Amino acid sequence: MKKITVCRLCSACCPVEVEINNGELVNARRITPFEKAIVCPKLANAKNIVYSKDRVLKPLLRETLSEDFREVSWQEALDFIANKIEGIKSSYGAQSIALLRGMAADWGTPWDYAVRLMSALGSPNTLGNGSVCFVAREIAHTYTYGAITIPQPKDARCIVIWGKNDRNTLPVMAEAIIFAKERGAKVIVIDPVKTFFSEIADLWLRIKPAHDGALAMAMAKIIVEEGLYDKDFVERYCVGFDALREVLAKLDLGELSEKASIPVEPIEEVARIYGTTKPACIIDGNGIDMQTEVFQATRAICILRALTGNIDIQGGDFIPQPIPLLNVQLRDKVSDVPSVMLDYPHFEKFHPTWGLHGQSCLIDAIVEEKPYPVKFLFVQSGNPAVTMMDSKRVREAFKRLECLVMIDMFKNKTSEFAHVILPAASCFEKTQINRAYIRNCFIMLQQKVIEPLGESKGDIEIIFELAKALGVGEYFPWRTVEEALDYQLEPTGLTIEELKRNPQGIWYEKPRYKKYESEGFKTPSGKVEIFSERLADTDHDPIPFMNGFLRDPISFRGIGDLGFIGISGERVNCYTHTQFRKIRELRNLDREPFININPKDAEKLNIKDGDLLRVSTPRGKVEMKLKVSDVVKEGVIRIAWGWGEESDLWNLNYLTDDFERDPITCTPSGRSFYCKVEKLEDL
Ligand SMILES: Nc1nc2c(c(=O)[nH]1)N[C@H]1C(S)=C(S)[C@@H](COP(=O)(O)OP(=O)(O)OC[C@H]3O[C@@H](n4cnc5c(=O)[nH]c(N)nc54)[C@H](O)[C@@H]3O)O[C@H]1N2
Ligand SMILES: Nc1nc2c(c(=O)[nH]1)N[C@H]1C(S)=C(S)[C@@H](COP(=O)(O)OP(=O)(O)OC[C@H]3O[C@@H](n4cnc5c(=O)[nH]c(N)nc54)[C@H](O)[C@@H]3O)O[C@H]1N2
Ligand code: SF4
Ligand SMILES: [Mo]
Repeated sequence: MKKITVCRLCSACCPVEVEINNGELVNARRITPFEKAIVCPKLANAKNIVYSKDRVLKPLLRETLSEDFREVSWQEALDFIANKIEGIKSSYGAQSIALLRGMAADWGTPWDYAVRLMSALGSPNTLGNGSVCFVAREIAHTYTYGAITIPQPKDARCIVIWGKNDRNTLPVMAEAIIFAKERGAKVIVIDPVKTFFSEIADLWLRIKPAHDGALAMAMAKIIVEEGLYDKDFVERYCVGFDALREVLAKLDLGELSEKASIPVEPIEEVARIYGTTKPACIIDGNGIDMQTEVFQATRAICILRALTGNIDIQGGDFIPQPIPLLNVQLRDKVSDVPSVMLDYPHFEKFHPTWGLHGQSCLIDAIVEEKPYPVKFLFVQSGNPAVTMMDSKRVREAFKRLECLVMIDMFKNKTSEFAHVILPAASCFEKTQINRAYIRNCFIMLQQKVIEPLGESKGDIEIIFELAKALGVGEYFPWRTVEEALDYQLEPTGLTIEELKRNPQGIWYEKPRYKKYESEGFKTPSGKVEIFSERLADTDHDPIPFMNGFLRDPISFRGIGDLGFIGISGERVNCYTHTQFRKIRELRNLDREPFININPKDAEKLNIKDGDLLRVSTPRGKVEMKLKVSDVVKEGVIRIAWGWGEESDLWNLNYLTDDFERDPITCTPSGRSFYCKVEKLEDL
């Protein structure tokens, strides 16, 4: 039997067709509208992931971290949690309970119910890790034109790929880029690293890591001063253009080019192509995230879209038409309790059902007890002991907790700090609506195609069980998850049954372009805010970088001669972050982690392929083998990402900093840091 559902083995959320035999998943393949389909090795190994012998299939419990876990019944695990929570509530108050979400359970409906549980318990502290993922960029888009835009490369004549590597991370987008390129679209890549797309691009700007803001401002300057901007769009639909022109006039192109480490001529060439080829889209990505300037750099890129009038046109950057799901988060119930993200008010307010993704604040609250101590932590679908910046600090914080409860399919490094692990079902064993299918007008159900293995349960169901056990069951009146989802769907007139009858998805409404002509933009002024009053009112630059580039955005500047800029490694398509390295078939595709170094640097340091290197920063060290490669330029090394689950010596986040952050989005730099490189034999 074949069934259509959504794969959630990574955040790409691809539609897939799954083959089921006697109730078992035997095979799966992506469904794509493009002829040249990209094969996903993770999906090809879905069976090996789902039926892995390492799955946690019963609740695990231990009273103290020095004991081994023992298998217990759901009832015993839930009673243990309820008892702990009762104690925390009476000693510290409900706000000392927090829930930290990784991205694997999805940030659509499963996020809503996690927030609802925490609100019902009286805590505002449901945090995601979006400050290092796309949410920091999303705030910048939202502050500029009301929503994060969706690039439309298929119909574009010019595609700018800015810090994104969709060949490995979002196959359908990669297929669309290849489709457009074959039909003559110009492709421009902005990336410090050689990638699949930089190799096929018409132009590749090999930017200095973390200096995207300077490049975007240089492009804006050229587009404005050469009169390439869309005068009609700017005049009718933007505020702050004159102020921007003044800021740009004061910037020196030579200085900007030096900052970005790209000569002036190619910047001019790219600005002219982007400024004169319509429609054009900019695909911005995680290369800009995890930087301490992410907010203003992204704002500058958003302004480029506005200057060229490429917003909400076919082949440009589309303003999404979100599906009107009911807001079930109950955040009003805790609106008078300050969250641990107190110092980042823009984050809290930018969206009604989104936000609070400044995970670093959680660690502050545990360690410094500011604004109050956090003592109890749920970790749902995340591995923060490896994936958060400055792993040493994170682990020290986790040791101070009175209780940590994980909701996961597997044990991981974070389990070393856990008292309870609740067994989660895989994406094929549960029904939910993902964020990718809520934020725009096309809706598709991630429907259960096999029964949950062992005693595992879907993430939403686990939240329902917790609610009952923790005495807030009255807020969860639904008998089943599907009943709850139907309730959320009420404003749309759709039902889960209807979505099941149309597993290939439903257009809730057809995409409408240039919606701003009749509706304006969802900003306070109703226009594109090149100048943002909201930022001015809170002492942030209302125009990006209007007070200059205040500091080198790379961590650990000025601390001795560290020598190299370290950057975070490729997301290879056989793994998702720290996941799947124990799946033999996937491990065979990428066996061990490497540090990439440019051939000229290797020669200077007299090191060669296979040598064992130590990379260190003031925070810690990693040790990996060397692979000499021109994927990076001189002075930059790239350190493999996600391997910290296999060995502490391979944990990139032992190198990163979590103290210096973007002042609006709380983003530390996991991407770029100065570091020292030594050959181990020499030590
Ligand atoms: N296979 C796989 N797919 C995934 C994931 C996974 O772990 N594995 N993770 C998912 C998640 S949660 C996310 S957030 C997405 C992220 O997906 P992407 O946005 O594609 O992110 P990355 O591949 O990390 O980085 C994109 C590019 O940014 C470049 N880059 C690095 N530093 C800079 C810089 O300073 N400036 C610029 N301009 N570019 C830079 C990198 O060299 C890389 O080519 O992928 C999702 N999909
Ligand atoms: N230095 C550096 N740091 C980074 C990054 C980087 O590139 N460099 N990337 C950053 C980014 S963009 C992100 S999004 C984060 C990712 O950070 P995390 O979300 O912490 O990363 P994962 O390793 O994907 O951990 C996911 C966990 O969820 C479990 N899981 C999988 N599916 C399910 C499910 O359906 N339900 C439940 N309950 N559990 C499930 C997995 O077994 C795994 O333990 O890391 C960030 N940190
Ligand atoms: S890219 Fe991600 S969502 Fe798509 S099929 Fe592969 S693992 Fe699944
Ligand atoms: Mo992410």
